[in-house]
Amino acid sequence: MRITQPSKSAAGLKAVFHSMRMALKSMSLIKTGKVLAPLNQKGGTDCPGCAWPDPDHRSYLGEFCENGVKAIAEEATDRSVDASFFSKYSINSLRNQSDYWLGQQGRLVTPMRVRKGEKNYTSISWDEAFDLIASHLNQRISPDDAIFYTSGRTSNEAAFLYQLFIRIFGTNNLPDCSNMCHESSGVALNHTLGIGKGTVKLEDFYHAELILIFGQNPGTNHPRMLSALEKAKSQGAKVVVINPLKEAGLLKFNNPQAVSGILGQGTDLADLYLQVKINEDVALLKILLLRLLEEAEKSPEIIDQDFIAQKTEGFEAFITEIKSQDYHSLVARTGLEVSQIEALIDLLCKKDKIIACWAMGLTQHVNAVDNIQEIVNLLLLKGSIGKEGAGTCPVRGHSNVQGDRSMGIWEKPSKQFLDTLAATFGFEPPRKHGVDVVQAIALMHKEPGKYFISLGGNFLSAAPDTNYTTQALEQTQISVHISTKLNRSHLHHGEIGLILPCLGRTDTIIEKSGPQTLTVENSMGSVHTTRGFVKSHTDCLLSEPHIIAQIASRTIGNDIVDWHALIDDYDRIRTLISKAVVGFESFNEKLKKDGIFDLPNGPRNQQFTNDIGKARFTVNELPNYQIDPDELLMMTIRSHDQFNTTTYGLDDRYRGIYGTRKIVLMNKTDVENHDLDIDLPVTLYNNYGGKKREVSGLKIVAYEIPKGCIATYFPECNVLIPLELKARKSNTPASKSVKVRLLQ
Ligand SMILES: Nc1nc2c(c(=O)[nH]1)N[C@H]1C(S)=C(S)[C@@H](COP(=O)(O)OP(=O)(O)OC[C@H]3O[C@@H](n4cnc5c(=O)[nH]c(N)nc54)[C@H](O)[C@@H]3O)O[C@H]1N2
Ligand SMILES: Nc1nc2c(c(=O)[nH]1)N[C@H]1C(S)=C(S)[C@@H](COP(=O)(O)OP(=O)(O)OC[C@H]3O[C@@H](n4cnc5c(=O)[nH]c(N)nc54)[C@H](O)[C@@H]3O)O[C@H]1N2
Ligand SMILES: [Mo]
Repeated sequence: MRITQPSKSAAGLKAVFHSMRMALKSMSLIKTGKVLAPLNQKGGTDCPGCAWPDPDHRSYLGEFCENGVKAIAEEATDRSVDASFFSKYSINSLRNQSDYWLGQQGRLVTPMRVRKGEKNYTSISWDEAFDLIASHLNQRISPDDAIFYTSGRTSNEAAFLYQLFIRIFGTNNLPDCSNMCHESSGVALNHTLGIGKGTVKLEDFYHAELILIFGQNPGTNHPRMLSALEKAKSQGAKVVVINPLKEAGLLKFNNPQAVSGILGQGTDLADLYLQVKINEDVALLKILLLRLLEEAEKSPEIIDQDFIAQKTEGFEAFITEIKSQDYHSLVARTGLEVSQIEALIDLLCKKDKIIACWAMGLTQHVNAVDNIQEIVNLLLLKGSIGKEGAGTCPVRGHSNVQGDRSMGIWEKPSKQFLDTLAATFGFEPPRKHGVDVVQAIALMHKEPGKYFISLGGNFLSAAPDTNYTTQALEQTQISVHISTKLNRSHLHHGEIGLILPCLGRTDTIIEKSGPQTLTVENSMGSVHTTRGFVKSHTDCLLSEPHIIAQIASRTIGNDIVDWHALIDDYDRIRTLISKAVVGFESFNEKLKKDGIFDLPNGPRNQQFTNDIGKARFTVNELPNYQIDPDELLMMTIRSHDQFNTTTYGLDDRYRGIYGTRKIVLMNKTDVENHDLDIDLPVTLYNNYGGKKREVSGLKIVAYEIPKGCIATYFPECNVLIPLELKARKSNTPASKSVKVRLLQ
């Protein structure tokens, strides 16, 4: 374990070195070349790392980042976990291993089954596995007894087949990782603008005058965004960051593809860095809105009066509420200096083309929907939406999480989506809303004997309240995981547990008609192809669409859909999608022509597609929670060496943390005020709902973070997040504002 000073810049040659070292630890040199050459290239493999879009002109040096290489190495590793591995290690012994160790063992290569009482997983044939699932699903009393989770790496084709099967089966129980991620963005944006997605395109960054980045760490989680920010700055944009932590990637970018970047000169990114206290973004936004309204009284052109009059509703109620706020008490809440805030107001007054970006720092709070609605208020006031260089930019996580929603992976499908499905396939889909992630956990906990199927992901480690969620999963009748890698969810199974190993992004898929292509949608609503170029570990692995089609045909039969014909040729799946999903008309033809196309997005052209047909100003409450003097507010975040619940390594290079994940970042004054010895481990605990939750053995790291705030890593500290702590309206676990106390 080693703690050093945090970095003041990101990427550069060091990143190239680290990524290649990771790749070569997992794969041969030849395979490394084979998987990296087509990565993010036209007609190539879409990086499974994040959903950031590809530029029109791809770099010939490689259109990928350090963490993309790590994601690829994790998937395309030469190592494999076969039946002999499972006979060597009992489930109990695997539970004692770290997530890092589990991931390092390699790719899953054969279907495995375990029954309650057995100590080890043993192999099972595909046929037996499919029949077992079908017979269990058909035993259910109601279709709502089954729960079908999806993680956002799944392709459009797999997602479409999956939801179609599930709706013919008869339920909308389709929780997905989005419920824990950008659900709050979807709720806020649908309500205010009419589409749950962002409005900006990559090109808008190059026309923007001001880019606001709230609660996001792109240096680690969306590294290719730094190139877009660098280009935006070269065109004159100002960048303002609102984040409790000084993230290296937002300070300075050493572009590894430019001479200046390699020499370490780099580009300074943030012009202003506001280290707001955790969950005081609404307070900060209210100050900005209040001051803009004041300034507009003197100089009306500061706000876009025409846009407000013609395109919006709710302005009067909005002004009344904002004007009732007290400037000084709002400033005190944020923990920021007046001069910093006024510097941002000055920029907001002078600039009209504004992009607001955000990620998990805004979406994972009790008042997350309010955070985003308040950002929309700011953009509306400035008329900064639906025009070049301006708009909303929720930066998505998983590489196809947005596409999965477009395909109907949603527990609350719209009436229009279900009507079209009904008309296309001639069946009556269930209309009652299904359960989201939090509701699914509560349901499995309350009513033992549910049927849990997971298309990718690591439900247990991603979810809050780890111990409670473990009990919920262990009470199921059957738990099925369609996965590429071993993870903790596999180790807490129901009466029967199944692991179904599948092909990943980098693998070639061969069906009857030959090699197959899949599609994904990026964070900015463009749909494009992806295909793998390496031969899989064994011939035994099946693609996700293939596995779904097999389960579907054996569970509900082939009367409504001929599942086998569909998987012979995936163009046929896309033909169905083109009939059933608005925006995907002539799907195959569009792909064959350009390989990429944009989905409809009304607000991008100032066509607001919500219930009132106008952009909506909203009135949002200030967060109202009590933090006792001995309590701290905890955010759970990602290190530089992880992808969600997958740990690539034990370092967090930019934050100066090496060799451990059991840390707590804390302000020096808090360390002193709580009388803590920095050399001794500390325990974090809390008492939500009268139940004690705790994590011990954490190393204190004195860090530049606002007083009263601490940061720990996800998933290690998910134990501390009670299931009931979730965002109003979106039900997203509030994993960035958890109250804790310290014990040493
Ligand atoms: N390499 C890599 N890439 C990834 C992922 C990964 O794990 N690894 N995950 C993918 C996924 S699914 C997602 S959703 C994204 C996640 O991408 P991010 O949202 O960047 O991920 P987090 O680590 O959760 O970081 C949240 C940021 O919000 C800040 N923050 C926390 N609380 C607050 C607050 O109250 N207010 C403000 N203003 N800021 C706050 C934190 O300091 C941190 O910088 O990345 C995607 N890409
Ligand atoms: N405390 C806290 N909790 C959080 C968050 C947080 O910031 N703090 N973030 C939340 C967010 S934003 C998200 S998106 C969720 C993530 O939740 P998930 O999406 O459920 O989790 P992942 O870690 O991305 O899933 C990793 C697993 O996916 C499987 N996998 C990988 N690739 C493939 C593939 O191509 N096909 C299939 N079938 N399986 C594959 C592997 O088996 C791997 O073990 O976690 C959430 N949980
Ligand atoms: Mo996410």
